Amino acid sequence: MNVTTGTTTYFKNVQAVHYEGKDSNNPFAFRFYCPTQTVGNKTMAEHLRFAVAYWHSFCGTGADPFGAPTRNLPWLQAADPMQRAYDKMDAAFEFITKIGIPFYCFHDYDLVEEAATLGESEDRLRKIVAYAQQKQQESGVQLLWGTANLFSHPRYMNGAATNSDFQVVCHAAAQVKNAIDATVALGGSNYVFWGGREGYASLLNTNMKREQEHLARFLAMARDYGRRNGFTGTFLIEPKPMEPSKHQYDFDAATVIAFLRQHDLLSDFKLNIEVNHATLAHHTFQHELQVAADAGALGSIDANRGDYQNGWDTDQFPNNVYELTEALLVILQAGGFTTGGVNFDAKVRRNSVDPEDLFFAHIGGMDAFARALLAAHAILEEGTYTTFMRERYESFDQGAGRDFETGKLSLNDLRELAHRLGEPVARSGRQEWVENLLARFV
Ligand code: XLS
Ligand code: NI
Ligand code: NI
Repeated sequence: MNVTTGTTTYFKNVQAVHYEGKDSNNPFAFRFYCPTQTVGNKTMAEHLRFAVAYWHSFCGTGADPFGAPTRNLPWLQAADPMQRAYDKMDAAFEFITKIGIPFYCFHDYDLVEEAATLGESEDRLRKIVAYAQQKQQESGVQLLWGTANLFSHPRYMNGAATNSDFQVVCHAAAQVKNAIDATVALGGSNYVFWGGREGYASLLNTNMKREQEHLARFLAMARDYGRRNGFTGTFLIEPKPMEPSKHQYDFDAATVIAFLRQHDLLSDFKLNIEVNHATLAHHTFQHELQVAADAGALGSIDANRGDYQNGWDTDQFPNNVYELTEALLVILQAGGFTTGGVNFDAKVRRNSVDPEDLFFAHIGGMDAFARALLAAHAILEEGTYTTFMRERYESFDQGAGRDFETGKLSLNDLRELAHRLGEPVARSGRQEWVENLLARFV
């Protein structure tokens, strides 16, 4: 089958997107995101390391459980699946280059559709990865992370690495091996595991302990394979409490960190924290980031937002600068990203059917992050906030408080101090004051 590549322009009405400053009314310009602007010791581009998600932006058709596709994607029209994959990649790199995002992320079968046999799927993957190598080289766009889709195919209905059938586990392993190979070939900085079907619906048919041990074994095998075959980046686990499984094993950051620690995987694995997954777990995004950061395991983020009324993963583009500022405060204080970045795991709404809508969505998200970065950096520079935080805990900085922290006191010593010092004076937590302080910078 002959294929043609690089001949079609898919986003004809949009040229390269540039920074024009906050007074610009050009909807195809950045008003805050200026990639070369220095914020502290890094440029905005280096701080944020934006990535486009292949699945939402180039595979998502707008189909939902109640209706047919609404986005009529011109790159998915060819009859031959390989031709469709090449067209999709041309469209992806045209978009990524025009918007000026430095990274992208994919699942194996986002790049090319899965074939009827594993052998044929591997053959398709090899071809499209070779083309991706060429496109990356021409454009300078890099791979933030690769992953394997272990949730869409019906064989994974009972899980992938945690399936009750060993044959399915083998199939999942084949996919992960191939996806790690692709990630290495494309110089990916991270490799992600999101356990969409790694969980269960009923305990009546589930041996949870055995399934979780299988997951740990599987992750260790993937780690060993990757390390032996040239993967020097970070392995990431992306927590999510539910959807599609009723109970997902990677419920939230604390659960995943305990699991990694129990199975001695914390030195190779970090976390990829997604905003809408945090809120599904009844946490804030900031909370999940802080839990990961405190364990030295903050790797990367999937940027999006949920809906305040709907209780599912709506994956909308981020736009709340105040909330993002709180998140950036955690990220900056943790030292920022190293191999990770900000992946827009977000989709345009079902009725956003024009090619331009993809630009508006990403421009809005990038500008929101840029504003939050500027605000968070300014707050930390100005110093009132950090002084406030330090003073709140200053009773532990010397004397008996210090002795308590360093393990020099017993429970009885504390009782004696309680007698000697008397009733403590109430000290305000100053939440509203500190919220107002933040608002000054947003
Ligand atoms: C789904 C997840 C998924 C991962 C990659 O909710 O966010 O998109 O990021 O498998
Ligand atoms: Ni995600
Ligand atoms: Ni998600």
